[in-house]
Amino acid sequence: MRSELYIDGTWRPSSDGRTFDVVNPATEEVIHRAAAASAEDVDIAVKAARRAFDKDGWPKLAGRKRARYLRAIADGIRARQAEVARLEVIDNGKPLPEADWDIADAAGCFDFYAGLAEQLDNNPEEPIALADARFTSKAVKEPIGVAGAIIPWNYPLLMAAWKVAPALAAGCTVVLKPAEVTSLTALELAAIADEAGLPPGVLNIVTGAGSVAGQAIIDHKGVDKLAFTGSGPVGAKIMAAAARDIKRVSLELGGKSPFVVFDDADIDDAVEWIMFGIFWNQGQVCSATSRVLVQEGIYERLLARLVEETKKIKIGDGLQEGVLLGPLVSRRQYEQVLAAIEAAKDAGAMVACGGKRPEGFEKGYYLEPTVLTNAPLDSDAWREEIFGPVLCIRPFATEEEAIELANDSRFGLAAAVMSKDDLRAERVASAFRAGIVWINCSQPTFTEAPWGGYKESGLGRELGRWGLENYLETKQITKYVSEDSW
Ligand code: TXE
Repeated sequence: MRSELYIDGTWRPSSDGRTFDVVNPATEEVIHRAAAASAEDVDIAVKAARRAFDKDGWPKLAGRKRARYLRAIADGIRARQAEVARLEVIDNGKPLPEADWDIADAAGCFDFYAGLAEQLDNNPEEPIALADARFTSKAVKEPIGVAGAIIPWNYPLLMAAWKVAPALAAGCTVVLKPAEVTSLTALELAAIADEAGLPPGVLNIVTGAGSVAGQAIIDHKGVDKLAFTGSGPVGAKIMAAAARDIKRVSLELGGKSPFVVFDDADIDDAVEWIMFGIFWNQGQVCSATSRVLVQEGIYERLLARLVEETKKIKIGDGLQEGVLLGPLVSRRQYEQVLAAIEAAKDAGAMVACGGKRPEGFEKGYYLEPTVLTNAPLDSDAWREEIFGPVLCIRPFATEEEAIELANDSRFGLAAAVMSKDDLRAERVASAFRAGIVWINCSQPTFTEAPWGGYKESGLGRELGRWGLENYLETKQITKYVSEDSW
């Protein structure tokens, strides 16, 4: 396990020698100590990234050459997949098969953006047809500069990949800060990039507190672009910091995503997708479909099946075979989710199953998967992100009512609909005010497709070609070619 900061191609302790504890959420044991970067460390990292961008030529390198580094990083991740997945489990708590999936996805993300980096060579400029024949014009894409990336703890390596891969593909250099509760795999990424021969300064990884290292990144004048995934309040701070220097900014924030199930849907299929939509990763998923709306004709039957299946979920240490639900990531998150369940009950919601610590667990931030009914429409349980294995379910009568309830939220990250009537499903999909819409499923995520939210769920899109655009500027070059007809 790495414990130092990775800055300018070297490993170093923090300038003031501070460290912080890395805790395994399944056992509550301190398993490691990582360096807590100071503002001074961030300054050194940003200066290294600036030099790599301004002087050392990373942005000028042909896309196909940058692609070689990205593919080498992808190969490096795959070569150490089992080890990195295990680190993710002891740091984050998720079940090993989920971690394995994430690590493979992270490698795939580097491969995908390697392909887009190569395409930048083939299509570097776009001619523009001007009405005035005395001029010719073209648009070219250029990297923005130094990207400051701040990521959360729910998909530690994958979130790093979603930011680092497109940034490097575009020709940006990066200073990345992982969440303080999950630093381990980001440091492995640094080691893998180092082994891949990535030039010094192109990728810098600083671990530490949001209020210190994170704040230093967003305030730094040498950073041109901020890319953030995390909570709404911190997202607002980041946007405000970006506004001061007109930094480019992309934000992926929370959600309270609806899942609408019509009464022609197969109940068993619906139950499976509902559970996948909220219990995967202990519900710590920004796009989790945590508000389930079921048409009244099948509501009671579906609820009974959902409760029956939810009670069967095997809870335990993510390293144990067959475990489907691990501990929440931290004591703080565990306490917040328990408090949200208590507040829901106080507001009138009923616990159909779960709602408490499972029996027989003395240590670890474990919580039973929870189904809440009767959450009032104006309660926090229905309206605010809980970010745990907790779903609210309620019946609806008509399509219009379902759409209105689904869209009645300040968030707009994702939404799902299930119906055998294709036309109806398409109609509802188009009525949802959300950036990601699933029909007859919930949560499948593809590196090729745009990811991001409407309303307070964020700004900009990650993944696919949209993810690359996040790190590119557009330059107009216009040439005066003739004095005719002045
Ligand atoms: O997030 P924070 P937290 C939501 C979810 C969760 C809640 C709180 O509802 O319960 O947020 O989680 C860094 N300047 N999501 O407190 O604080 C921080 O170090 C710069 C949804 O863990 O937003 C970490 O790296 N950076 C989300 C990152 O921001 C700062 C995933 C996210 O932490 C900073 C996670 C500052 N002043 C939580 N303060 C999603 N959209 O998937 C903190 N950070």
